Amino acid sequence: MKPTLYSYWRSSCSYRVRIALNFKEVEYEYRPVHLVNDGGEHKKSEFTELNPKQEVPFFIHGSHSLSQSMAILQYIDDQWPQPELFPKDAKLKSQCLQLCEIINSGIQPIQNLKVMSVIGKRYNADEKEKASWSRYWIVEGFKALEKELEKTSGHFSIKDTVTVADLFLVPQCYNAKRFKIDLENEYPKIFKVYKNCFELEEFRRALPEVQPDAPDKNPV
Ligand SMILES: N[C@@H](CCC(=O)N[C@@H](CS)C(=O)NCC(=O)O)C(=O)O
Repeated sequence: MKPTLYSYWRSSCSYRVRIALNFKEVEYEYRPVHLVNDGGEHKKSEFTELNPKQEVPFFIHGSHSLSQSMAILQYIDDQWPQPELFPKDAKLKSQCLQLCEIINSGIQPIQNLKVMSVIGKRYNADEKEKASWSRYWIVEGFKALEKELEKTSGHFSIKDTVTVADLFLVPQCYNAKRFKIDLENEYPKIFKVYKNCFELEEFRRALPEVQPDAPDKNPV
């Protein structure tokens, strides 16, 4: 039975799940949820009934439905075990999760759309201030990631095999580039892994701009 992924082309958390589904060669139905138009489709009652957290990704497989990319990725890895995306070795797995969490709890949530919207409304932050806030948290997290990758990385984040750490890293780098962060010169280890990932079509097919709801596919 084909799973369904509720996604938004530029959502970094949905991007993580798209890469995993590509690696597992799982065919899925892509359901776009526009996070901006008309105040955000994710805030409408139809979507809120599915996911009260009002976020993408949201994943449905048969009668099972899930939000939270880490939970979704774990479920996907359990349901479709090959190729394994979580290392089996206890030390490598814990390092892999450490890298994920630097992004999952230390970067992405602090500069999420809803956080930026509250900052704008409560503190009158303009677009320039909001961008500077986002950059601050990306830089803060990337400094730590760069150091950790010095210990763990090979061709990918954890040695030479793709793991969920890469599935978190690549979308966060994509987001960092939007904020004009110079990955190549400031974070050479991050940049190297990011570049290596794009040798693989599983990463390329998950890129925001090739998703069905990417704006150049739907010119207004
Ligand atoms: N911890 C969640 C975060 C999900 C999340 O923040 N999704 C963003 C897009 S990347 C979203 O839907 N934001 C809607 C909003 O901020 O209003 C996960 O990993 O799935």
